Amino acid sequence: MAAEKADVLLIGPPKPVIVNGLSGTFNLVRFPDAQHRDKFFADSAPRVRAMAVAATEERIDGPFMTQFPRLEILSSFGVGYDHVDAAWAGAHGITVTNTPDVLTEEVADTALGLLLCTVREFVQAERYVRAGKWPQKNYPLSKATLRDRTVGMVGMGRIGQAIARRLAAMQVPVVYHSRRPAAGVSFRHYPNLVDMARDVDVLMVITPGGAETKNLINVEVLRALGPDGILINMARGSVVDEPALIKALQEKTILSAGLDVFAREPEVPAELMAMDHVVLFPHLGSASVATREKMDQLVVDNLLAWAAGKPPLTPVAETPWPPRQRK
Ligand code: 8YV
Repeated sequence: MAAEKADVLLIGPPKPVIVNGLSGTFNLVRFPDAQHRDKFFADSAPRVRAMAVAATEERIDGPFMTQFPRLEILSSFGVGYDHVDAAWAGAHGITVTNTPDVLTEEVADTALGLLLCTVREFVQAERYVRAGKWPQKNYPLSKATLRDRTVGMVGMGRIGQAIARRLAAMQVPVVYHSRRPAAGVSFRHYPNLVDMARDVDVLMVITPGGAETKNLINVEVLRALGPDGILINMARGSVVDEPALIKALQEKTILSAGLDVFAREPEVPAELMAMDHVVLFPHLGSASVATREKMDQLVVDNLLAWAAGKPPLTPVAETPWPPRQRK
């Protein structure tokens, strides 16, 4: 008799690459909407051995995972996994995987796009053309230029390094802040973020979200960045103290900001919407069809490796392979 297919819970949208990739090997179970959850937790959750988490908006914490006594692996979409309590999972013998590498260059491209749009006001200039204003008057010269700016990277992981490589090729000086100097990186390292903010003209935030980096970009950092400073956030909304940023932009104690991420996506604070001197992207970092399909495929491949009794391809740091005994 053929071995029974393991139950895999799909949380998030049923994207074709994930559904097609998993349904041959597994019994795919969809996470029901709120009114059907009691029955689901009573009947189906006890059989679930793996999860494909296809969206980063769901919170997967200890109390949630406790409801799945046979859970062994959680394959999460996205390089960031601050929506998953991976430390809890690791302590309870559950492997967590994410989707690094396949999105690195795409996110770095977006970061450069957002930086250029913000520094040179390209989005505002495009709006100017569409509003039919050009025949009356040229669009004003941009207040800022990348030509006289040093970029201070907040975070120097894989994506940070891909951004820094691009900036170096564009002859833009780069320095960085991270808790420890990054191995093999020759840019100047600042152990202290406020010191770096004081010395640079742009902060490019590309560090993981979660409790450790919550409100890392605070009043003090923004003050140190100063009136010519520009903040670019490609990380998570939680890394920036959003009310402090809004105040700094309103009072012009910094020049501008380019934001790909927000504290409560997809909501964007009305104060930011009302400002013409900020550039707002709808969390576009990895958002091309090709890259998102590669990320979906990696969600699938981690689960297929597990089903074949092989090590997961991309386990996160908190859940090294092989897993500890479940507590
Ligand atoms: C995701 C991201 O696409 O990978 C990440 O951590 O932020 C993006 O690439 C995004 O989370 C989709 O919601």
